[in-house]
Amino acid sequence: MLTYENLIIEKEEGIALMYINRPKALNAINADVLKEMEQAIDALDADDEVRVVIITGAGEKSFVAGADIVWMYNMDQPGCRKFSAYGEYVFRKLERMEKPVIAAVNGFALGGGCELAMACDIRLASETAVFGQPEVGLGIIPGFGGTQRLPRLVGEGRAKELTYTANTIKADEAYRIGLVNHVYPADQLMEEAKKLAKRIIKQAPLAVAYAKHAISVGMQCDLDSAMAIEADMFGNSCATEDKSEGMGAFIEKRKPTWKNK
Ligand code: DAK
Repeated sequence: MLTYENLIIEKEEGIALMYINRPKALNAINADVLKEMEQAIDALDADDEVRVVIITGAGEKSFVAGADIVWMYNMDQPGCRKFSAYGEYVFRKLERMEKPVIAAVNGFALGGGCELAMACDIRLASETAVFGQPEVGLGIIPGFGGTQRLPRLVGEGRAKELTYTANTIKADEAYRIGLVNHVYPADQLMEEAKKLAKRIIKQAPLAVAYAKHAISVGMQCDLDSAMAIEADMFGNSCATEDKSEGMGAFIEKRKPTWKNK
């Protein structure tokens, strides 16, 4: 079992909860956090007990308040380049996990925090959540995929307005523009995230993984290539024992028991 200084990992009933845990710095991300996230992503993806991952921030106030400004302040150009590339790599690894990842955004999701949430499959927010890409106010630009994922999620015009102005938006506005799927009172956020995870866990695991691949990879392609990916993933799902189990259970009017094969 790996131990972490900047993360808390808890597991319950097929769900892994990953808390980014630097509450004194509002969970700001530095190289140590990224390194531990990389290790945790590998460990959780390889862990057969885990079906869905939920990422949230430790403490009451913040999901992740961005990349660590104090740490970035002393970084030279090659260091910034390396940090950005490493962050992009870790967030991409997160995005490519076979298992679905839910961001439970419990407060500030600024800069790298908003980028972390966007690298997850589904975003849920508490009513207290605040989103934004305030980097241009610090003399930099988003460096963990924000310039690419934000326009894909909310459209180019909205992404440019948010990024150029460094404005922050509250949860209701994030919901209105499609940045988050649902907003809940703060004390219900984790329960709702777990409910969503449990609903996913009831489905055939490989089918969920193939659907994730088809959507995530297909979104990066032209429609014809994306349709070909869907056909491949559909074919893969039809080669599983769970396809016989799922359809057999329907015909026999019983609940399926998934084999994950
Ligand atoms: N980094 C480091 N420390 C942070 C921090 C951050 N991003 N955000 C907050 N903190 C620390 C504060 O310094 C303070 O520490 P102490 O003074 O107590 O030691 C503590 O957390 C509590 O914060 P506040 O006292 O400021 O709390 P408030 O409630 O008054 O304000 C706030 C909360 C979130 C509005 C405020 O803290 C704030 O504006 N924080 C900065 C938010 C921000 O600008 N985030 C974007 C960071 S830039 C790249 C790679 C990555 C990125 C860009 C480029 N490359 C290498 C190219 C990504 C960049 C970013 O994410």
